[in-house]
Amino acid sequence: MRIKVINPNTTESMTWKIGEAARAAAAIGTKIVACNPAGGPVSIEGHYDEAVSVLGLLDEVRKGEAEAMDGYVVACFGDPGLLACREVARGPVLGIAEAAMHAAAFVATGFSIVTTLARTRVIAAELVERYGMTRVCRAIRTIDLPVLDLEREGSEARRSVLDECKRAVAEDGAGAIVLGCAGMADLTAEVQQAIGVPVIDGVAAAVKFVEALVGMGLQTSKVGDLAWPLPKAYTGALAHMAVTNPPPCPMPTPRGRSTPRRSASRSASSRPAAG
Ligand code: 2AL
Repeated sequence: MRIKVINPNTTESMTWKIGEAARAAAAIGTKIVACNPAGGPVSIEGHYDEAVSVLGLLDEVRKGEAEAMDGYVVACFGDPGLLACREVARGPVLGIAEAAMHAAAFVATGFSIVTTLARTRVIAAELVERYGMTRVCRAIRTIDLPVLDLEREGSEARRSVLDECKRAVAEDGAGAIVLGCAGMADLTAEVQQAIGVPVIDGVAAAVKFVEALVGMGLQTSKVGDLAWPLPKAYTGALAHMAVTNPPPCPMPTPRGRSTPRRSASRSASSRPAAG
């Protein structure tokens, strides 16, 4: 199985870190291809950054389709352009916020999110609502430091993440922590060890969920709003974004759900007694 993990910002040290976290989570036999767009914001810290990053992100998904990728991870906590990515992909596309919140809800009745700048709080809050997590999300906490501060070894940002996670457990009654930035992926084990509750990095969670979905023979529905974009002209500098030749997309046979096979002994014992 090949999963393309796309960091929608253009900071290569972060892409490398995300790739390492994805590989550490992946099963033997899963190949992780980590990448970032050639152009766009170096970090994503607001609505404008998100909107601009989505063009490069979509390019990477469309290249991935030409490379027959089995699935995708959008490795930014705002899950930018997630539904648009699904429109241009056959396989599953998971965002790290969506994956992390679902994983957290599986292992705790309440979680807190610890993210970066305070101005990104509203983005996380909207995602909590969109994913139906309002009852489970206890709080959204911020370290109020820029994303790229996480890239510096020994930075205040890295210490602040740990401190904020400790406060979340003590003050919010959170049974789990969702790390609210892909740049925090390498802190997961250390923070979990220090605070003694499950700490969820969305990159790892999304990789495992994509593996599970592909393993079940599931792909993105091509009926309704996630069908291929309608063929039409795009003009000017964005002419290349037009989707002119949507490929046919037959549903695969669900793995493990083909005609049930019965062993001879089971079918004999379950057969009603004669007479
Ligand atoms: C992010 C993220 O995960 N990557 C990025 O550039 N910005 N999100 C965040 N809230 O800090």
